Amino acid sequence: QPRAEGGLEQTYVMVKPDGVQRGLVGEIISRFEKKGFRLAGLKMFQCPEDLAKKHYEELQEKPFFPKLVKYITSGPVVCMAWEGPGVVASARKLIGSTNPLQAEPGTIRGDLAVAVGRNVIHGSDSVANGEREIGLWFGEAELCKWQPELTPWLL
Ligand code: 3AN
Repeated sequence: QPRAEGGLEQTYVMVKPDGVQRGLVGEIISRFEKKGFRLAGLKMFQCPEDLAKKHYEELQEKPFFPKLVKYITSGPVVCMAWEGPGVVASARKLIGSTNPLQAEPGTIRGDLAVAVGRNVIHGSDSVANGEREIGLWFGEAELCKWQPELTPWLL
């Protein structure tokens, strides 16, 4: 069950440490804003190891898991909650394929990244994971409740 006002879907998007260090935060936020999605949460954050492990728990058995946890905790990230109809799948399209070399030009990874281990950005892969991840990374008080009539293009 979606948590956003007006029954809108939510997704968790995060600029990873390489994206923050490369100065891509504004560019990335801008792409989601221009698309028309609604920003409900935004913060800069140094991720502790236990949260990184929880976030990526589905990948626990992968050989790259320890490196992934080290990467995501290596410097500050920028955490975002975006809302809108179909925002989970649409955000994945804006982001592009996991491997940036396979990501289409015009996508964030296609335009701005080279390596799978430094792919700049995360986006939830399902509505259920969107809700799970927003719950992991944000406290209730950190999320803005929009009045639906302020964003009529989303309805
Ligand atoms: P996505 O981030 O596109 O949803 P997932 O969920 O398969 O991709 O992987 C999560 C993260 O794990 C990726 N963003 C990437 O940083 C890392 N990752 C995935 N596959 C590999 C790999 N083969 N080698 C190193 N890191 C990987």
